[in-house]
Amino acid sequence: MPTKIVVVGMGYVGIPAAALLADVEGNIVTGVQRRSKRSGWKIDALNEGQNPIGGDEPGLEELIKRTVVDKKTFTVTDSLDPIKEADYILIDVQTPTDADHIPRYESLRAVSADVGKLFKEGATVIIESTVAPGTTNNIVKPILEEHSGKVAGSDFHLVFSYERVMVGRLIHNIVKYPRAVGGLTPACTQKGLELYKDIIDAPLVPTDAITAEIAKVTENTYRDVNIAFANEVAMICESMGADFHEVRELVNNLPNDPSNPHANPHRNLHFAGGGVGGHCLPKDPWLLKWGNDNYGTIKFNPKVVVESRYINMWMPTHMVQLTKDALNEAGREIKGSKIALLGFAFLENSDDTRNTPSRDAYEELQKLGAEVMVHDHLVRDGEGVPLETDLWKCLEGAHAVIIMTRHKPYYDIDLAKLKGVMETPVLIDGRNVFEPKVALDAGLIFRGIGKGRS
Ligand code: SAJ
Repeated sequence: MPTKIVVVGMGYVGIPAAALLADVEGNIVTGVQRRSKRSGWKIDALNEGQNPIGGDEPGLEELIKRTVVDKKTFTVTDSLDPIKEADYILIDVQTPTDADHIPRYESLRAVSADVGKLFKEGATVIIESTVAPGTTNNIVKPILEEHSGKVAGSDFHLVFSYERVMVGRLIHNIVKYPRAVGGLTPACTQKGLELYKDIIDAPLVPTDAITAEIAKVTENTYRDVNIAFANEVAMICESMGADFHEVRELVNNLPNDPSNPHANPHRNLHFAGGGVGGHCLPKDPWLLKWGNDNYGTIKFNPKVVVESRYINMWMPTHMVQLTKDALNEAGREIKGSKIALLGFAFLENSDDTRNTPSRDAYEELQKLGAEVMVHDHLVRDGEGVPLETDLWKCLEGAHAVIIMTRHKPYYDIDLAKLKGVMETPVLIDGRNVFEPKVALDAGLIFRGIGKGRS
């Protein structure tokens, strides 16, 4: 008897998960995707065996072809009917936070209600989307029970098991990264382990839902806090005339003695920079806080988490401060200056602009009366921010150049040539692309994150 699996939400998480599960002997997988303006087209693309996810995703195209076209074990629909017969229902929908850092659960709530109305006795529901701790037990579980009249843990199983996908490594990360499987009860966890054991070639870690939820958002909050710490040390370096990157090398060369790691733990000072973007880091610390605020029994403000977030959110403003300071040295104000802002993607050599710090810097400079030209050769749509793909056209006649993203072409800029084409030779480096001495020798007025005046 084949195992019937439904995956709700054909996005970065749902598509690779569905294709991997459909490649397992005995599984039949149906992807459910509503025909929204933004994503409805994926239904037809997938049913033709095409991969709707842009960029290079090793293994995904052939996996979709093999399961959709050859094996016919993976189909996609906008109908909810397949939920009725499903043994497993995976919920892989978007769970964004809003401007007030509150999670927006409209999709999660709606899908949970749809599933509750339709699923059968004994089905296993698995939440794979990133949620605030407490969401599975306090939001999803009541909705499923209310719409089905069934009891979680006895009439059906409920699990939280998060993904760790990264753009460019969707299949790799699902298959190769250890996986927490957090059931409402041990029996629920067991159902989750039975599903994942066939697609994951890494340790499966049984746990409970709340532990798994906290672990997921903590994994990203940890990185955000570490970046904030690096940014704070960088500010001290700027203030005291040291180079953060030299400090970082010295700190991180503390050896980690494998024979006695606890006595002499390694250090991993992260990179300071012009800000923190992406889909995960700007969101997950707020989910961690919101979860405790709403479902925790000990009410307190997690200052390390919150202040770290505010430090990272402030870094684009510091980039603008550095620009103002450098332009003043050149006898100019930001107002009326032509500024070239290099890099709109939030991450180097990527076209991903989710929560990009470049947008914050752009908007702040605009407000101060600058004429800002943004360069990015990889991003197709600046979503309201006009983008220039010709780098030297962007640099020509600029009063200041700001490096926000360390795209590869910026390392090759000839600084002497740059000085020759600029109105005033001002370079602000947010990503440690250039050494201060090299810039100063080329006759530029230079500032950089973590670069104390040299
Ligand atoms: N950044 C710094 N300093 C650093 C590292 C990053 O300023 O030392 C900035 C980057 O410029 C970027 C932002 O932080 O603007 C996020 O960078 P990221 O490397 O964390 O990239 P993401 O957002 O794609 O993070 C993902 C996360 N993976 C998952 O959520 C499954 C994150 O947990 C991973 O650690 C990260 O990929 C990774 O290591 O590639």
